[in-house]
Amino acid sequence: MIEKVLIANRGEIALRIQRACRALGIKTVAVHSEADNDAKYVRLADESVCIGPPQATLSYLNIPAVISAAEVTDAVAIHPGYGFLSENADFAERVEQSGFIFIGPRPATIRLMGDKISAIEAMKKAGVPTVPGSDGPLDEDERRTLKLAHEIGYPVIIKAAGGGGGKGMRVVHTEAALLNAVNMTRSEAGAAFGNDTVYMEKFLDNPRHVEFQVLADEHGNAIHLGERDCSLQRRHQKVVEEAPAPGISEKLRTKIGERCAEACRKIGYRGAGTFEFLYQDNEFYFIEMNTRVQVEHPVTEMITGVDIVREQLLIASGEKLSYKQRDIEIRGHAMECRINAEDPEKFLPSPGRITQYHQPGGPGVRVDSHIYNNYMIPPYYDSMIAKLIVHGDTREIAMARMRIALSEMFIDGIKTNIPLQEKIMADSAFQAGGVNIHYLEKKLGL
Ligand code: MV4
Repeated sequence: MIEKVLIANRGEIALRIQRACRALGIKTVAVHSEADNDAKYVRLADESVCIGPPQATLSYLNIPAVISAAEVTDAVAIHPGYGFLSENADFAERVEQSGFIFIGPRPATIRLMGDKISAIEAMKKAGVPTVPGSDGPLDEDERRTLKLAHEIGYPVIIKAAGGGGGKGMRVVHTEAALLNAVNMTRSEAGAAFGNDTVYMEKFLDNPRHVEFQVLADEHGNAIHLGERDCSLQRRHQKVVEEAPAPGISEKLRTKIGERCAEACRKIGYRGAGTFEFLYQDNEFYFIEMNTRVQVEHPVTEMITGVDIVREQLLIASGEKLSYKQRDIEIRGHAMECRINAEDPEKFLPSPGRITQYHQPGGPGVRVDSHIYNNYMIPPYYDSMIAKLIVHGDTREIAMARMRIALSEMFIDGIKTNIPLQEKIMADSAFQAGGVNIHYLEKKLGL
């Protein structure tokens, strides 16, 4: 077993990883910026190293600083969490070249999934259903591009191979608009990602965002933990996630989940991963794969009982998965509300001091957060300060628990999106289940 892990992240996920390490008897090293000197997870870690000034580019994204911290503390492995360096293949490679274990997939796998075209190609080849599209990059041949769009049928979407998560995309409704849209997306992608490769897909107009969680070890074992519905989002930021996805049959879950697990075996995937799908008219269409632990992993933990971060640590230690597919049972329903330090109407970040905090509790309630009374939220990072997660035997029970938990959760001194989350929980279409990716923005009148 790995003896000491350096946690290359901050906030709630740094604390979450630290807890998983502690449960396995693994020592922890926290790295932090000058803005996070007083952070709870820094105080609780066995050791801590300040790696730079507040700006993330100078600290949490500073690869030599992170690796040096691992060297001076004799850490064995590095857990990147989510965001920051978590899906940076060059970082993973340098971690391994420096003699440390990267807690995640092989660098080549991260690189493969980072290029959306190669990710789709690999998954299609491995039997995962994909969106009808160009099956590769668009070339300079304009007649070919026009023909392709005609065959796929309008509307189509042009996406950047180096994009993902909503950056570098353009929807095209008519042939007249196509070539200009391709050129615009190409030049924006070149400037933003240093890669002007673009591809084309059929545009799905009212899909849901449903993703499958997988775990794979280095011994050829891979399982899926079912799916999450993350359709409630605003400007590509998820707001509420739940598991299982409303209305997905056991049969369809098993079919798609097995395809994902089999794809992991075929490509030699290692660690935790997420297959992102668009789901429309009872069909799943793969769009991207995430090679990190995700913010919303707790809803899957709540319905399966599997500790995903613990499994990441065991896999990185070279152990076999603790579960076979037949051990995985979906029990009840879980929901997560992301609690952000932001104005609930204008969505502007609201950093500052938390003068009073009351944490909700009760049966089936989990709070993943690093905040405490008198905690100063720094202005330099993401505004998410807590995740409120509930579980119940049914979706209705989980939602009722969420409403009560939100009413108990009291954070003073800053603005939060708790009022927005209360509005969502009171919404009848949300209560019915299965709203699509456009629902929240429409409801908010955006
Ligand atoms: C799409 C799509 C419709 N059709 N692809 C946005 C984020 C990136 N991961 C992929 N995205 C989309 N790809 C096809 N072929 C609609 C979106 C999309 C979206 C997807 C998931 C969650 C929220 C979204 C919001 C707007 C658009």
